[in-house]
Amino acid sequence: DCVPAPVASFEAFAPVNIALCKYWGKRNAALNLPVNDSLSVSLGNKGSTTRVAFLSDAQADEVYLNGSAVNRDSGFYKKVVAHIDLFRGLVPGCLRVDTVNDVATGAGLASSASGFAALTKALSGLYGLGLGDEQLSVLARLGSGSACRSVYDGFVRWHKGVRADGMDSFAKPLPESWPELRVGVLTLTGEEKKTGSREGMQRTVDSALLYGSWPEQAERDIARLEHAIVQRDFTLLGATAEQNAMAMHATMLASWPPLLYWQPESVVALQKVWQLREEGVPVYATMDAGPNVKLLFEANSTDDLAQVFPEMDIIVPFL
Ligand code: 2P0
Repeated sequence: DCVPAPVASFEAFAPVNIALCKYWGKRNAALNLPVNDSLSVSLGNKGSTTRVAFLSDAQADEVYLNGSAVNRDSGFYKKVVAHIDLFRGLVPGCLRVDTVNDVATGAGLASSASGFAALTKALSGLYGLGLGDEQLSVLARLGSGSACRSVYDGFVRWHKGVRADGMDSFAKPLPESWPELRVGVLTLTGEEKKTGSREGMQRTVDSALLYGSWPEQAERDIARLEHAIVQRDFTLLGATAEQNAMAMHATMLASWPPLLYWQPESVVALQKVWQLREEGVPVYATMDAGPNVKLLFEANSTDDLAQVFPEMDIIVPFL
């Protein structure tokens, strides 16, 4: 009599997030438990919308991405099915999963974070679980670490936790908002990366002596970011985020074999950012496990930046 009453289908949305203090390195790979806390901002209405529905008479789950069926041999399909399996014991049977990402694939914004957060919310709804945000965040984390932050809007901190079972490793939202904050996405190359972030962070942990300094860097930067957010200090926010990203990439470069996600176009963009700062434009850069550069600025710098980066996609995190 404790079996929840399932509904026929359920749809949920979750935003993409961009880390201002990065998640890089795991203490437990199977459970996606991180070495360090991270802090992100969710990107408003940019993200994933996922609908899940029970299938009758099906032998396998059906997964659709942006309207196209996903191949059952693909890693993506297997990760989605493994995530459904976390819930399936409640009500046996196969599902159809439809995900639509409204961020262009290859834009350098991780769709796995919004995708697994939206899938987790949708599954909780489908199985009638009514899970709280922290439980949703734990479950989303099992799909992809950074997905635990995409459960929320706004500024979000993922607390690494200390428990071996990971039940205290989840994200919580910060109460502050920042309506003037903007994220500019520079899509420099749509090239498929050779090393995924899962493999890349493992290589860094296993081989980079420099990684030894990373937990301390992250701890310092999170404290600075939280202070910057409370004080609305954009210079401190931007400078901390940029230095954190550069430090993360330094640990990658210190790995063996070396790991460099940057392309020549990335360096050109970073140098333009540094030149603009010298000219007095308050703009900072961050980069993730790919070649694209994301800019952090405030609304009143939009015109200056649009002149230098006409191809920039401007995102408003706080709608
Ligand atoms: C981040 N990244 O904090 C960092 C910065 C990439 C660079 O979170 O293995 O796809 O699924 O836990 O979450 C990308 O890592 O890795 C990521 P898994 P995930 O945004």
